[in-house]
Amino acid sequence: MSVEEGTANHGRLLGTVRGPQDVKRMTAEQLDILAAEIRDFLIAKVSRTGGHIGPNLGVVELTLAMHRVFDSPRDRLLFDTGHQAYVHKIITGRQEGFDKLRQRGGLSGYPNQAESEHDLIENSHASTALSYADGLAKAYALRGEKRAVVAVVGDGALTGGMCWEALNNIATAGNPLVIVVNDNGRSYSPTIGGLADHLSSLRLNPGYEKVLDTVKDALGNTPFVGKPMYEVLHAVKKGIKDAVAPQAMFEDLGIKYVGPVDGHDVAAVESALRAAKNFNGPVIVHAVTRKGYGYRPAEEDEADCLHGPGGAFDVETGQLVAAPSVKWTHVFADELVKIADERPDVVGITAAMAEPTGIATLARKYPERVYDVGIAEQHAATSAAGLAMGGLHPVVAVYATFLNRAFDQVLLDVAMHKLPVTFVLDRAGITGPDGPSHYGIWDMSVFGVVPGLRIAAPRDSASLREELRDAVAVDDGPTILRFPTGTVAADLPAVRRVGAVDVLAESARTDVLLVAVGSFAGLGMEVAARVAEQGYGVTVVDPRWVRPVPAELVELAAGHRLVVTVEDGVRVGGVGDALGQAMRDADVRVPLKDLGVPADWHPHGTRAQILADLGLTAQDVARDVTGWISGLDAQPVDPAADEATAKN
Ligand SMILES: Cc1ncc(C[n+]2csc(CCOP(=O)(O)OP(=O)(O)O)c2C)c(N)n1
Repeated sequence: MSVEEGTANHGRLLGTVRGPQDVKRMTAEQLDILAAEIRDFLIAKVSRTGGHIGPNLGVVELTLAMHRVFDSPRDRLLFDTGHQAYVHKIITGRQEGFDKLRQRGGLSGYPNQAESEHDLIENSHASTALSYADGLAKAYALRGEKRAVVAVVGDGALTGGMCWEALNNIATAGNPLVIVVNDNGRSYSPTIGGLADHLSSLRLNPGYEKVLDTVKDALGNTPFVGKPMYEVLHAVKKGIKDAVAPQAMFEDLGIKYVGPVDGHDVAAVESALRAAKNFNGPVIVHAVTRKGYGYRPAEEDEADCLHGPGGAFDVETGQLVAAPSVKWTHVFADELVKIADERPDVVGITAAMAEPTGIATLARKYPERVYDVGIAEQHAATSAAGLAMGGLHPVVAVYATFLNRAFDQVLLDVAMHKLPVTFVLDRAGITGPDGPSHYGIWDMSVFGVVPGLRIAAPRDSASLREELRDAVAVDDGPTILRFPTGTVAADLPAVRRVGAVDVLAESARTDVLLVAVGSFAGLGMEVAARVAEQGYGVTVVDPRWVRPVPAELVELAAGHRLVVTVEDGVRVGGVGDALGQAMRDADVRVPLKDLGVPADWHPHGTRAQILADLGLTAQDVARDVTGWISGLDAQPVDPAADEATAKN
């Protein structure tokens, strides 16, 4: 039941919710109305700001039930990945914040400790909640604190290896802990295949057939994973119907299993959670939900159930309001297909992000040459090593922030074996609204230490295509190609090439060598123009390949009075740092200033806002450069001679 939108009473109940206690007091009928109001609220707000609408619409009832059964913040509610915590935010007194969701100074798109005592895990990387839960439950057991620990984890996140490492430990420890599997079937799920046959009243629930039908409908539309997932579910159903004990994976581990329960039935979820709460050991509650539930454009969105529109969208259609533009991702996807047309050994790997990384374009043309490994970046890297050992050239497309996870795999499994694997890092640099854990600012530092690994940072569409081709042509070690989020920069042709380095601008005077990394090339040009107005000559170069440091870059540095690097990554161990080291090694004693992102946690906002905060705008950099070079002018050219003059 719901109160019709636009009527005087609509939103009335939601307006009374200031904290979890208000939800606890409600009747079943009120909860139905509240769920509808929350959905309307979410759609209205998120359609203006962008954000994770699909996942949140799917957990409305689940979250209400959790807050009714448990006492947050005393009991700990953990959200894996955290993108599905909007309803939790609404219930815990943060409704007002939704007007500025993911915007500067506004609500974070993930749980955030500074926002609320009800939030704990800020990490937006998947598959961690069960490990946090394991640790929390152990801590409370040791300290003698009676607090429940509840972790919500999606079937997608459950494909991440950490979850299975955690389950192994949770089972051994045996501490009370509730794992709510939010199974919306939107990605391949190994969970279901091993589900234990734990007898529960819910399993005999007559609504169960309906749950499975709902899921079947949803899964039928899911590319890649829909079929196998449904088949496994179906096998579970058969197992239950035949009263045959299925492979009792969870039970074998020692974790009780309750479900499947209709995740859109508050009473059913509540009753499963109460049973789990009273069990006094680790329990899995398997809730079947539908992503985007109650909002047709999300339910019917085949690509991703409106997983997370990046900006405002039209409520009627679910389509983004902003005019479409050519993104870095599109250029990569397009060129990759062209390369794959010519090179049958080129294959693609995605860690559950085929569409957002553009690998889906390759999959549409060559489905047998693309592997979706689930949210398993570590496995992706080592599996790519295997593919390369087997004679293929894998292109692993992930967001820059997520490859951090696979450092050891890239280092030892790929690089030490000198295997030709290309990692394409989308969303590199400061990304913006998703906040600190989503920034792709570590890759050049972290992977810069890997022997034999080459890193390219294209500046525009043409260089992206060229460097991707260069990367897949490398056959004796790994390559990384990294580019930022958003609309691809306009092509910026080089005036000449020195070795592998592109010279983008030069003047008669060689005062400053400005090394503009990747998409900062445009900023470099603007800086050069501004500094030229002050009478100084700036040579702007794009190194193209930033690791290893090109020898030509060091030679160019030697021919200038000041070197300035600008990069969209952390300064520690960044391109500037590496160039400085190479210059010292070569005895090039030209002063170097390295501009980049301080190694810190930078809050969410737009990319432009954050770059401005960091002084990474053309205006700021030009002012800095002018100050530094004029400072050099002010210094005595020969300190000894100057000293002598002073004495006379
Ligand atoms: C390590 C890591 N890789 C990739 C992602 C990107 N990502 C965010 S949500 C998501 C899908 C999660 O699916 P699921 O856990 O089932 O939650 P749902 O959105 O379906 O509710 C992915 C791949 C991530 N957050 N972390």
